[in-house]
Amino acid sequence: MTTVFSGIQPSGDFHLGNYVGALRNWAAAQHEHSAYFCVVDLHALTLEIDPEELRRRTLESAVMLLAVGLDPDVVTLFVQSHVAEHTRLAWLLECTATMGELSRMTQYKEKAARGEMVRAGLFTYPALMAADILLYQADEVPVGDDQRQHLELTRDVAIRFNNRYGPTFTVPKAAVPRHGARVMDLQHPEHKMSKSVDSPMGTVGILDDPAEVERKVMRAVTDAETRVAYDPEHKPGVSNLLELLAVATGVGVQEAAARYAGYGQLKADVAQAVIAMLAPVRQRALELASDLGEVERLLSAGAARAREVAAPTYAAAAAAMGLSAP
Ligand code: AQP
Repeated sequence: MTTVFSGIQPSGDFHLGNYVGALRNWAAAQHEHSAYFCVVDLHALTLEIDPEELRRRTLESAVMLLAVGLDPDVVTLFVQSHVAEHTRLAWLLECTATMGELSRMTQYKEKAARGEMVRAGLFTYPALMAADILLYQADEVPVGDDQRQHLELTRDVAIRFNNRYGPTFTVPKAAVPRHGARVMDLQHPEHKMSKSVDSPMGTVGILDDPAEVERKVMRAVTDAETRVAYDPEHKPGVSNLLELLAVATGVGVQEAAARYAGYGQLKADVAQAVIAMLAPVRQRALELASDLGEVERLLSAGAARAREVAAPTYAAAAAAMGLSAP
């Protein structure tokens, strides 16, 4: 059985991009693979976040992972900071990756350009992400398109480590969905929908109520034409709506485009399709939120299971690099 690993930051409310780019593919992967999914709270520290908010969002994020359908009896579901090997291996990988490699990461460049204080952790974040993945000897990492570059770095670091210190890590590959891999902001379709960007009308939350989803989709920015066509470069707003219709209904983007003579009906159908897709997740999240004690218990059991795999991988990597055993 192949192994999959992926994580999500508790840095804000989960949105439609997270759902179609990652979470629903995690749920689909859980029965075919040995699966590890985690709330990457350490990554959330790379940008400003209030400590109380981080604590609350970490638990809420776990609720969302259960709500999208992850079965804690089937997958190993945990919080990154509960497994100390993540930061321990990250250091070994920071000493394997180069400054040049980390400087080329576009997410770092974009986020650094936004903030006044750029934390060292924002720069070294891809090494921590590599550690997250390599600890579990993951074969595949189901992620959205924005994570491709980090995955390439993870592969490069794993290959370099194996060549220099001996075979230690499985070299993973990204599993990026065909449609919905980069859901764009509804108001700024040239940018991806993101938790860390303040764009309330451009971001559809997984927990938004149906009226809110409809309002946001109906006001989505399109273009000055009226022609419905799939052309992400020249018609990013319309193409984004067609992608959403494709993922929510299973129809192809070209076929969907051919069905519409104008933007109004397209938006109305996208809104209804997205509402229907998110309805069961929203319902389950509301139910789970009433028993947070049980969620904490599941996370604690998940961390114990994760450690059983993470500890030997870390020990092997440390020994390979020449660190003596305690
Ligand atoms: N817009 C998106 N479309 C498709 N997939 C997406 N993902 C994120 N945005 C989109 C995928 O969701 C998973 C979790 O990623 P994240 O926690 O980094 O999500 P985020 O919403 O992007 O959060 P931030 O805080 O704004 O972080 P940055 O700016 O670093 O992305 C990943 O698999 C991601 O690909």
